[in-house]
Amino acid sequence: MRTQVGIVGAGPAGLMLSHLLHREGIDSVVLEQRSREYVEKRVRAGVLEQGTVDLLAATGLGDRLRREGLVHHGIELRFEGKGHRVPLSDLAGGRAITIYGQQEVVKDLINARLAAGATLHFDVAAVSIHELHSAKPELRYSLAGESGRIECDLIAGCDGFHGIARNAVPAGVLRTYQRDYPFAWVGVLVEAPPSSDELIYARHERGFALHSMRSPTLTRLYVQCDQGDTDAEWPAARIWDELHARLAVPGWSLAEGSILEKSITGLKSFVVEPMQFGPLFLAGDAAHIVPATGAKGLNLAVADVHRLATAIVEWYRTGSRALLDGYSTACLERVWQAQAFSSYMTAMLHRPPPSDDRDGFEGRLQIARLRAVVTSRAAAAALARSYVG
Ligand code: RFL
Ligand code: PHB
Repeated sequence: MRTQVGIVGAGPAGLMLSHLLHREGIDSVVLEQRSREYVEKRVRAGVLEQGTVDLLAATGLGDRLRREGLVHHGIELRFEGKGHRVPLSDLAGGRAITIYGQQEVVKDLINARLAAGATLHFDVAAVSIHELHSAKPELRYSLAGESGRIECDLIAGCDGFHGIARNAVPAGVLRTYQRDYPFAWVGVLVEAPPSSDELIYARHERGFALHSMRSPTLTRLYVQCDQGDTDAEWPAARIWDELHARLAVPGWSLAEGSILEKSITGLKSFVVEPMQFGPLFLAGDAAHIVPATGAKGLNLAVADVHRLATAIVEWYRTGSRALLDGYSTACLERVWQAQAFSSYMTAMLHRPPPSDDRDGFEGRLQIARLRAVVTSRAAAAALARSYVG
């Protein structure tokens, strides 16, 4: 089999790339190891930056997003028992964020690709990348017991942090930068109307908590837990106790409901440089991970493939490799900005392990930083501009 661009992974990055290329008449094949049902149900991100929303709308994916997406013009920061609104849109030139689940973006993309007759292979096993030193790189895989080969012009590794694409690059080429954080998040999707119209980020002596949502009837909540905590250590009663305590402000209460989904996610910062080797281009979580406190991961994935699609189109149209060669440098500029913002938000809101902050110095710094945001327009504007993207 032959295609122009072979894509590994049907997450937001791989599907969006395939969609953008198709609109420019470029053919691709997407190989995904999970089932369609699995990728459409995976609960993850929820915050879309204005630029992500604009791109989805400009490429024919705006209908359901406009109907069901919740446009937010502010967020709330809670600390020391008080809430403070950060008016994002006022501070960031009218830009807003939209709450729309990642799995809804994925469903819309899969529907659009299949309607256009795309080749998306789900449930594929043993995907491997070959011939990276030649002009005809190759994807090999197995599907329902049969092995397959696809000869490509270019390959896009959009297979997430645990994928195989990054490891197909010869040893010594890539440099990696990494930070692990000594805490994680327990996330729950709850059948209950959100208890506030906006997202609430809370810094509390017991740890971070986040109130988010997916729809007028679904609340999405997170609490900081220790790195390595297991599901069994976080029964529903404990999650609710912590959420009530950490989000508490006078005159406000959190609506409970049945927990539809629960998962624990570690927080990590990771970047590989460069995001390219020969005809292989890495995009999204395959190349970088940001801690979720900044709500940037999905948006970075979409920004990467937007750039990559533009570069591929130029290469086919004019034969010039200029944009392809500049892909990694251009993406990494944005990636490091997002890394800086996500690490700032994470440090400002999470309780360090007591052994890392014996005298409470970090805690005092957090309060000082939060006060700066809620008392200085310049500090709030910096946060708002980074948050909306
Ligand atoms: P994905 O979504 O991981 O997709 C990669 C796909 O590749 C497949 N795959 C393979 N396929 C074939 N062969 C192999 N060998 C393969 N190995 C893997 C996988 O099955 C998968 O389908 O990566 P992508 O496309 O780069 O998208 C990145 C985003 O998913 C991620 O950055 C965000 O979810 C991060 N994130 C958030 N980002 C935001 O912008 N805003 C948020 O509010 C936000 N909240 C979050 C988040 C991530 C979270 N978790 C669970 C990590 C909240 C959480 C809790
Ligand atoms: C979410 O709604 O899942 C969400 C919102 C904000 C974040 C992370 C996750 O920073």
